[in-house]
Amino acid sequence: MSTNEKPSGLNRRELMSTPAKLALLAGTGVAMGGVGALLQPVSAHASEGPSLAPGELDDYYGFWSSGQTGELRILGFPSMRELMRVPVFNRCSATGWGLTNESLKVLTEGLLPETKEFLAKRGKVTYDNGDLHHPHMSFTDGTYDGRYLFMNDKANTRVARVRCDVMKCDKILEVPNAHDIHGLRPQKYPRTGYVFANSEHEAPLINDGKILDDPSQYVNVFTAIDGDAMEVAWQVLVSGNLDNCDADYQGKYAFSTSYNSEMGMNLAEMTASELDHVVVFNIKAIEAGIAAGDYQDLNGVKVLDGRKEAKSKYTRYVPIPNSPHGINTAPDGVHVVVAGKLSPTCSLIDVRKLDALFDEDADPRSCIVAEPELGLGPLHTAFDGKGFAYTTLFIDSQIVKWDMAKAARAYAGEDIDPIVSKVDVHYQPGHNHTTMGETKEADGKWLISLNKFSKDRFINVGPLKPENEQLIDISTDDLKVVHDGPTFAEPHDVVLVRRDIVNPLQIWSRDDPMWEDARKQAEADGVVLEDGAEEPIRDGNKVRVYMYSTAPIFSLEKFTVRQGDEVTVYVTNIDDVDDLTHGFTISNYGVAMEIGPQATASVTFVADRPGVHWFYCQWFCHALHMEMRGRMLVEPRDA
Ligand code: CUK
Ligand code: CUA
Repeated sequence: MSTNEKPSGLNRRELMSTPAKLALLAGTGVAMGGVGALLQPVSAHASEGPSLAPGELDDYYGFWSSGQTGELRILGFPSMRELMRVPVFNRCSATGWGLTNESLKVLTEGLLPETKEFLAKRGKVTYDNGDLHHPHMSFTDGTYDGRYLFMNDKANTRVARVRCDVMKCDKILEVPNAHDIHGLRPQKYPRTGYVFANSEHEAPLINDGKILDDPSQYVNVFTAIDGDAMEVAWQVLVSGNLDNCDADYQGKYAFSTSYNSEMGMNLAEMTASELDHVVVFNIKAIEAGIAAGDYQDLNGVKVLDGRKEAKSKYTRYVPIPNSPHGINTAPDGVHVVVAGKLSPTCSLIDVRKLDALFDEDADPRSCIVAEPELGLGPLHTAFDGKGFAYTTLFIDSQIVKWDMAKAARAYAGEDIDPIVSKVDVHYQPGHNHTTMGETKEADGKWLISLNKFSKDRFINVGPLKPENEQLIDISTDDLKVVHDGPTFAEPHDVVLVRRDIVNPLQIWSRDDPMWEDARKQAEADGVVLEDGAEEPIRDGNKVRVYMYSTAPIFSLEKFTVRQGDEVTVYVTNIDDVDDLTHGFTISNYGVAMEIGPQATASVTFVADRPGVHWFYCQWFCHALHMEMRGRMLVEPRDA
């Protein structure tokens, strides 16, 4: 989230009705730590950081988002060593993501027809950018199952899936009727199942350019995606915008925060109400509504009406102070923490009280069992599985550890303080996450705080600074920051998954569906991919070149095409040795791709530059790697 903009054109006094609003909206960047009396000494134990000796392995996989960089990152945790980058919505010079036919299929097949048309007019087949905020692993029975990671693209309204067996993206879906997918969480129980995705920005239902200033005609949608088929299962129309979401451990409800229940169109309007809301989605009622035909078809999607005024059996609106942001279900399976953002409070929902919300005259806040005041700018909450919650305080630049049971007792009237301790972070944290913390197997060992600002923390690299992600030992009450981890723009969220749950392959299986199209084309051409072909196969002005690679050679040392030919090169890496990746780059043709052991990759380009062009392996693979090269001759058209 960005809370660092100047509220231009606004009467500031209108915005200053609470201290939190004042601090948040008038903020000029970095609040220099908190001033609470409960501060723990910071960095006193920095030398006790989690050092792994060379060759030692981490206990957890960290799957990091990268915000506007558009990729997924894999870090070893707790060492926080970056292990891999998985291109998703972005382009990747190393692997050819966005250049190869295999990646272009993933990047284009899920786009809506009108998007394809829009892009084609700009000479493009897909978007070049993405804004990946929320990576989450698939669940079975309340814990991670190591099958998939799902993630959103806020910039271009997409949801992507990464296969955990090869750590490559295999599906990207553009969500119709939505405007900017932001909050995303998988169903936890009985399995994923659904992937729930929030549309962040409200828009006219029929968005054809005829409506601008009539907010009564603006709606927003909540989307359930079938995570196996990667298709939209259903959508629900809602009132207000949608920010973050989560699901319960019972398979009955999903819930989303809304910071703009006002349906405001500018900052003053969006922050006007002291109370916004959480929308509760009744999954069984929605499925029954679909079965009963209580929906409209909108761009091929079954859309139910769950707007506030409709008072449907599909949704309930729980009033929450003020512009709530993060929403996180606790590993106890019962509690859900909603962070107030502009309110210094978190609201604790008890999911056992949600059934009663759907009774006719229920008090919409009857599911709230605590509302502790924690500090300024609460954004996201993580859990240790021992009854404690850890909430980021953006404005205070702190993490606050608090006791959920004590908070409930205080709400019931007891004179008791739920806050256990606070620790300074550097600076202004957004998300935080604990090891296995969003599963029923939360283990309470480590917390990571994803801080939006790092100024003065590292040697200066110019006006653009890294983020700073801090590792905190939560095995004792005395929270200790033990490591600073700078990162490039801009991880929002992370999941920390026990190592035994994730079991990727060492080398590709030759049967992998990733190059299904290449396999079919080779069959049609009478070629076996692993054998390559000695001569290019010509089909009008389309030319297909098949080769294999085995260190340190390509099976073809040269091939000839004609200027203007549309050339497709298929390279199959027949090496079956761990870590023996080859590459294929053609100089001055803008062509490069990665070919992992036992993989096939292909790239298509128009050979419009005559002459000799060397192709070479760009992945250092052998003592004779530099010699792993060959020539493409492009004969001039008039020859
Ligand atoms: S949002 Cu970025 S700090 Cu997109 Cu999960 Cu809260
Ligand atoms: Cu193959 Cu370098």
